[in-house]
Amino acid sequence: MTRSFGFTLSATDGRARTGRIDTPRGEIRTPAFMPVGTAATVKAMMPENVRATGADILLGNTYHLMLRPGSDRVARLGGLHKFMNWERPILTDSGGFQVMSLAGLRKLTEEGVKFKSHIDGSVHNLTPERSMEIQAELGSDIVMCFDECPALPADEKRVAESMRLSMRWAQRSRDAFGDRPGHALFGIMQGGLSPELREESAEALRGIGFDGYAIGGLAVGEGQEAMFDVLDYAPGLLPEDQPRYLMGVGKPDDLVGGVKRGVDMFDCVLPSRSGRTGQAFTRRGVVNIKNARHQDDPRPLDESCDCPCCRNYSRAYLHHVMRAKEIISSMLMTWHNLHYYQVLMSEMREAISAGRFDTWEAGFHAERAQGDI
Ligand code: PRF
Ligand code: ZN
Repeated sequence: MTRSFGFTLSATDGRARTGRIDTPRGEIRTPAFMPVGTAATVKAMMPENVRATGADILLGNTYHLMLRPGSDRVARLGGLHKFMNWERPILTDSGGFQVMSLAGLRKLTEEGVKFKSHIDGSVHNLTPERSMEIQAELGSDIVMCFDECPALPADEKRVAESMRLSMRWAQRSRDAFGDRPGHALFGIMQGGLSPELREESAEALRGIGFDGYAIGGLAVGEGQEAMFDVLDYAPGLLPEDQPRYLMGVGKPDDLVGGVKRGVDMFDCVLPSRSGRTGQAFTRRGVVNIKNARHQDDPRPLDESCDCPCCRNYSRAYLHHVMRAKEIISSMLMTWHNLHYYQVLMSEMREAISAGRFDTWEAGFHAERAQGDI
């Protein structure tokens, strides 16, 4: 029998895992990196180009799409996949996190959050029930629970209260989501940097029961070391046989550290956003293409990269179009960065399958330590 949504592990190496998520819209190879397509586009990229980098799934945002163009409109136009011309899986974030970081005036209650749009100042309400409704209208394949994520540092009492609110919202999200074959609902663990609160959150989520589990509340100002301290135990609090998703992470070395500790999915604006500002990720670390040292350099960004940017354009050209703010600079830099991220994930999947993740990781760090050519 082919299950409409299911997770299959094919190999583990230490705590690192590789496998696949099957959905009616196609397979997601894990560990997976999801490019961010906030406003129904991965900025500067055509969907077929995003696919060509190796992406199996995109992330979309409830918050942005509810404000513009409106989820009811997207639904009338046939759903988000059709609207944006991406027929593969889409995961949507639930909105709470974006309200807290982007909206104007906001009011948080047991019921949900009332906020002012950052676009036109209009007033809106988001609740677990409304978030489930919007994500259903969008036609999202993987729906995220509505949660609240406190910025760190925050005192333990505030983090505890927020986590317990998120767990009550997780139950309301589960109830409102109902039974939608072929669509998955993921719970989101909170609890800041406290092992006790993380354990309490994981227990609450496992009790409710989800199709996958996210680790939220990290990469919010605590630093990599503190994040890795949490990741040393948090994935182990979640069911072994379901996908684990670390939200909003991260830099290449964050992804490697996350995979090593048992994370299966990631999303981050970093490769696309920093591409548009001139930062390229390469095997040898970060290159700022706006730097004057590139202006006469005929070599590609990364000699070992086979993306269209590196195959066809010099550092000198990229430097020029970036300085001149030409649109192609965003296109080429984003393509390279997303390609780099997908190659990284693919190498990790292969290393785990072959049982040589530690060796691969040592090589990853050694190459970066050499610095840019
Ligand atoms: N919750 C939700 N989305 C998120 C986060 C979270 O905690 C984070 C934290 N890094 C990023 N995106 N719903
Ligand atoms: Zn490249």
